[in-house]
Amino acid sequence: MPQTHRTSVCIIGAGPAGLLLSQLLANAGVDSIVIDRRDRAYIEGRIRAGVLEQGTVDALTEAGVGDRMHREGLVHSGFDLAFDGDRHRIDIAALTGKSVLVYGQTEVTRDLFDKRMAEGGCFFFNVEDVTPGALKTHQPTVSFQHDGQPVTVTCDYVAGCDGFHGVSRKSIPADVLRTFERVYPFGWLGVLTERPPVSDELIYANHARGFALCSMRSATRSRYYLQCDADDDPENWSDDRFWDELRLRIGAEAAANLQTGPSFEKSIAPLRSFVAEPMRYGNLFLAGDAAHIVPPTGAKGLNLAVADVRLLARALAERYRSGSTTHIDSYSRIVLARVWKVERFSWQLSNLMHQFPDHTDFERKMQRAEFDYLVQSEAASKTIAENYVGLPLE
Ligand code: RFL
Ligand code: PHB
Repeated sequence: MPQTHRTSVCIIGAGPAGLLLSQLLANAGVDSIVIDRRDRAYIEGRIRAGVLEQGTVDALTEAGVGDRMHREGLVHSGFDLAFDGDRHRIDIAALTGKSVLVYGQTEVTRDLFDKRMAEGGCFFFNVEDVTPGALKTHQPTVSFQHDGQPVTVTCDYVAGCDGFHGVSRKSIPADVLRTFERVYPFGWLGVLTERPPVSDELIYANHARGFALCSMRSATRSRYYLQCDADDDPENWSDDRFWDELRLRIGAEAAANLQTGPSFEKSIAPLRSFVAEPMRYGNLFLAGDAAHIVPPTGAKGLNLAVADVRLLARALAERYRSGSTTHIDSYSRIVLARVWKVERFSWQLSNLMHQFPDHTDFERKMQRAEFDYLVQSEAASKTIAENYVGLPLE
């Protein structure tokens, strides 16, 4: 006999989307069970996002997990775009009145886990063979193996927060689901190093040898990325080769400030734009990377996941408070309208900042003209700034 559990919302995936959803639901008095195929240490160790929009900071603060973030996060009021060594600062504070916060996804995840655990949140880790079922009924189920035993959770709603490779999206029938995808012909090779960053702000650089990004996690820890072949191997990149290449791409002035050290977490991420529609099927709701992927150039993936979850938590809380399904029924439509705008921004910034193998000299001239226009036009810079700090939720 399978072990059975009953809850209001079964959340598949304990990444930032699933964890925040369970916290927001708990704050609204709605119970949930969260399951993940990995364990807490593995999830917390994944080095990913670093830049939080104002709306994300607000959501984490309202959820009650903002204390350490406000103490340790670095407020950034601008960033640089560089083209063959020429730099242009996008002054996001002056252009939008807002700022972003540099605070790693590892830390966001840790803060969320700490609070959920302290409040006795219900988790199953290291689960296998996760199978959502009866999604079109009022009593959907999620079945899985845990410690070699079959477990079934029955619930009112299933939240698919299980990332791009999860099972939730795949449980929507093919004749219902539409997907839209662009795979970019390159990847990002990322490293961390225990050295102060090149500059107080991020630098996104387009160079004839390829894109480079100077980012950070703290005043003493830097994060760097280089555009590389999608099928390249991090083993091909000694630290010396990485630093030499970075120096060439970021221009002489930034290179003069580069402090290099032993690297860790050297890995290659593919770049993809992807959207699945709709984000609801019966009583299954998708949120975060389970429904959409953006290339990391705009620093949007985690922020999009948080925006989805804010709207989903509001919709579910409303349903339990008043019985109204108004926001549940509009969830997919409202979220997707914003998702596509963020996809557009991430795609456009990626097109501007990378070297594409099929580009001719004409496209290269177009990129340079766009950069020169940005330098001269406050309106063009403002367009970038308002997208970077985050579009309104609705
Ligand atoms: P996650 O974080 O992938 O979590 C999904 C969870 O689901 C679990 N899972 C399953 N559990 C049960 N059953 C299954 N069958 C399951 N399949 C999967 C997984 O173990 C995992 O724990 O998705 P979520 O929560 O939607 O969060 C999305 C973000 O992680 C992602 O969008 C960002 O990391 C993207 N991203 C960035 N986003 C930003 O907002 N700002 C940035 O600066 C930024 N930089 C980045 C990034 C992503 C990167 N990589 C590596 C893709 C930089 C990089 C290099
Ligand atoms: C990061 O610090 O990991 C980072 C920052 C900005 C991006 C992408 C990644 O656009």
